[in-house]
Amino acid sequence: MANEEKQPFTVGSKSFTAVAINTAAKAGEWIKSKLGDFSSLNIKTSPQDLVTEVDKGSEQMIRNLILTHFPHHSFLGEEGVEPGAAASIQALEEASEAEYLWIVDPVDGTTNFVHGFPFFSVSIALAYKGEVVVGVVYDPNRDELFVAEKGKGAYVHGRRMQVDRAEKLSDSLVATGFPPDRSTALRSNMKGLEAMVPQVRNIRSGGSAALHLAYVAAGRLSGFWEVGLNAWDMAAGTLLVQESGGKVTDTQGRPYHLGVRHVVASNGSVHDEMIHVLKEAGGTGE
Ligand code: 2AM
Ligand code: CA
Repeated sequence: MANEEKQPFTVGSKSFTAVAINTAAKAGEWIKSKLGDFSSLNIKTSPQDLVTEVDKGSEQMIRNLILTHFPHHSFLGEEGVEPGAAASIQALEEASEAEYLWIVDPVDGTTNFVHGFPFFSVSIALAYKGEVVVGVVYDPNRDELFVAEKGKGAYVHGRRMQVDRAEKLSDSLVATGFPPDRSTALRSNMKGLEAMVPQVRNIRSGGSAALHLAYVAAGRLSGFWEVGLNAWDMAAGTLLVQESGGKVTDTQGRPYHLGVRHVVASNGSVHDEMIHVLKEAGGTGE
């Protein structure tokens, strides 16, 4: 009995995935309700690197909900980490000891949110011993919830997702992004962009890495690459892509892991071509 009393209260019979879905949906609806209605806009590392009280409030809400269900789990969220690559890498290293680690981006696409451009998402992943086992990305603007469980497939609107069938880059719509690191990532992205544009059907840059990955999973894009991302931008989306039959590596073609910052995700068929173009152009970020 004495032992039992020491156990913290946990809510029973809720699966990890159900908690991730409910939490992402709740946070997403709240974020949407705040569109055009936030008061404090702060600049992080540069005028391109933004945070609002909505990012912070969303993360607080997500953290509280997850830790109510799983108080012994660890939590890595964007807003709990100092800005900049070095702090992100260190935070991930510290957190990687955890058996169960929730990796959360409370608003992926903050710049879009600030400008009222309706392309942002909530990204929630659960890693077990360093491997992502649950990934949920929620787009509150279109009410689309993308969900994947390791080994069980990926779904949107309850339908199984499948990557698209493009065999060649010339038949592919691909996406990229421009993180605010203007010194290294931007140079590399510009080289990659210049080389990629003539090779593909067209390029999009929506401003939410998590949603771009979800779109690769859903077959709406054949590929996505970006240099200079953090673990929370990608963790959930990478499982969506893998469980939809696609491929995720770093820009050199090495397998994805939580520490990857320069990513290529694709339907698999155009993967090598994308990496080849980036390598030839010096656009891998390395
Ligand atoms: P965010 O909106 O959560 O910050 C756009 O190119 C992508 O880059 C978005 O997913 C965006 O996520 C991410 N991003 C923005 N600032 C970043 C930073 N300082 N470091 C890494 N990624 C960042
Ligand atoms: Ca964010």
